[in-house]
Amino acid sequence: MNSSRRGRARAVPPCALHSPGVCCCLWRRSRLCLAALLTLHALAYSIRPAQAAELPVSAGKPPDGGCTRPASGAELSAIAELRGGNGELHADLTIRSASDGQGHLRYCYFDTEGHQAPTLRVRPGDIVYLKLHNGIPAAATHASLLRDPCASVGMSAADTNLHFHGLMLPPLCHQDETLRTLVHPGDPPFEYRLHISPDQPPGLYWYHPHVHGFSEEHLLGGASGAIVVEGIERLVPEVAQLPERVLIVRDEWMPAGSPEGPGSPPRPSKQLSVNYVPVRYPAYMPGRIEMRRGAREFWRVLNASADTYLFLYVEFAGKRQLLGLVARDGVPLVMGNSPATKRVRETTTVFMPPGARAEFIVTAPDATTTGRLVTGYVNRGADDDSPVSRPGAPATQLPDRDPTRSLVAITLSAGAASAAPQRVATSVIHAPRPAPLASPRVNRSRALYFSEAPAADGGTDFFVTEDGHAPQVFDPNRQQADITVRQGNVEEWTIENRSREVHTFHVHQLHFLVVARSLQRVTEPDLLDTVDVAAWRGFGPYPSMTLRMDFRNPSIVGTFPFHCHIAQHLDGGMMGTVRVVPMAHSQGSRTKKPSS
Ligand SMILES: [Cu+2]
Repeated sequence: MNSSRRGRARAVPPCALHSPGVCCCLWRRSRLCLAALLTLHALAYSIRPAQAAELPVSAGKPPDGGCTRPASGAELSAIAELRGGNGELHADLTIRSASDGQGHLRYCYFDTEGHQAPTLRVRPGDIVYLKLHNGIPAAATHASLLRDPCASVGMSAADTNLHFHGLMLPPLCHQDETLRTLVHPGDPPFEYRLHISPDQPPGLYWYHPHVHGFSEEHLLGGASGAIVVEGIERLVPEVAQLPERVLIVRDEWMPAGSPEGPGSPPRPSKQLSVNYVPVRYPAYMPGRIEMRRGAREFWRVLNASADTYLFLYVEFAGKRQLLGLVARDGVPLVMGNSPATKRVRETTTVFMPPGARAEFIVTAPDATTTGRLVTGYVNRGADDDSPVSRPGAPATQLPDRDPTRSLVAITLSAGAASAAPQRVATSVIHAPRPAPLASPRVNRSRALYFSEAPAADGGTDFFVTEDGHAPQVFDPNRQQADITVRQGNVEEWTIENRSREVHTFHVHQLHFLVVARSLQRVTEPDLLDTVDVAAWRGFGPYPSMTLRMDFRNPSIVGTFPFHCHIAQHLDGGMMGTVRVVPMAHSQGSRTKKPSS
């Protein structure tokens, strides 16, 4: 879909913001306005010791008071890490914003030592005490808005909160509640207290703000970081002694005035960066890493993009390599539901919608050569490759496009990377076993659909609707939940796409199992928290994904959102809420009572 037809966040109070230019863009979704803004970048990357010093672990960079980020072509440096001890992790994060000098804002998390977007490393069973301070400048009038951070209405780009994407946390304030929790600029530090479930699958998760109407702005500004739940080597011994890299792919605004000229590669709708090292159009100069010849490494990749799909592969000497896929969306494959599941699945490509994670083993050849991590072209639907993308087309009319780009250049050496620290299994971690979803009793089936419609202001309204109800853009002030579910149940939701571009279904608090694609039953063992729903072609049946949704975890009681994880669409209204009521208090499918 053309980026000029962006959705509206109608329920968000217009322009009570710290940045009128940004407010204009967010409120009207005007590409002309958006084109007046811009982007930038920062640091990080990791080959890390599995047994590093206790809290906090520094990456060795001096504190930096600003949101400075590395240059194109830079070597990916280590992401700072925060790890606890004795079952606790204490962390302090401050989010700040800063202009990149070209009209866009960066949003940057800092720990107490000034490192940006540190990785939180936790163990199943840990308690995390995370203090979040909002250091974003605000307009003077903003400070007088509601002060209860657990019961906020009216959101702005200067507000913040945190979503812990993929973790099995209750949807409660001070935990993983995102519908009412807001930390305003200048508020006292807001404390999150997270009990990492003993049954949390060990793998890669992430944190990011979830302020409705401003998700895209915040994510494109770089507000995201990784969470690693330790212990994957207990389930996948193949990775136990491998050097590990955490790679975070983010996207950014395209700069104004970068037209697609003759001979230029296809212009993407967003720039990408890896650990904040930018890969800028049109040169696409990638960041750099070094591997030891013949080495095997464990790569943990997060697609923290607002809007960009990834289709990853690794090449050496121009040839795609076999990757050993170990986990998706934080869940090791071995914890899936098929008896045929292997610990490691060989593949040459990894498809990742926004919000997805993939963890895989990369093997470097013995010969002297070079390699690269690439994201290949992704077809996003009918408007992809629209005629308006022809050379010379104004930047205001560019379609959503994810063309092929190198992300990281890999240099092989005889010895440099051989000093990389090795992973060591952590003996105190038990191996969690989630309740299997392959053959439980299904209590209820529902049909939902993604759709779009022209908005009165010339933008686009985005909807996700339970079949039989009228499409409505998400209203953050509405109290009534869209769907009510009883805790203890397993449901199957068929998510249909009635629009001509892709959407990415994501639900908070739980993982799901894909049981049918376009109503054809499939056996797919992977537990996911984000999944792509293909674009409708304009004729024939609507594509769909049928997902087995597990509401059996007692800590899931409460109200939480499901939405498209393409942040443009989320901000434009493509979100709904599900209320999970305790087993003894079921209200039926659509409650009339206010949600909590
Ligand atoms: Cu979408």
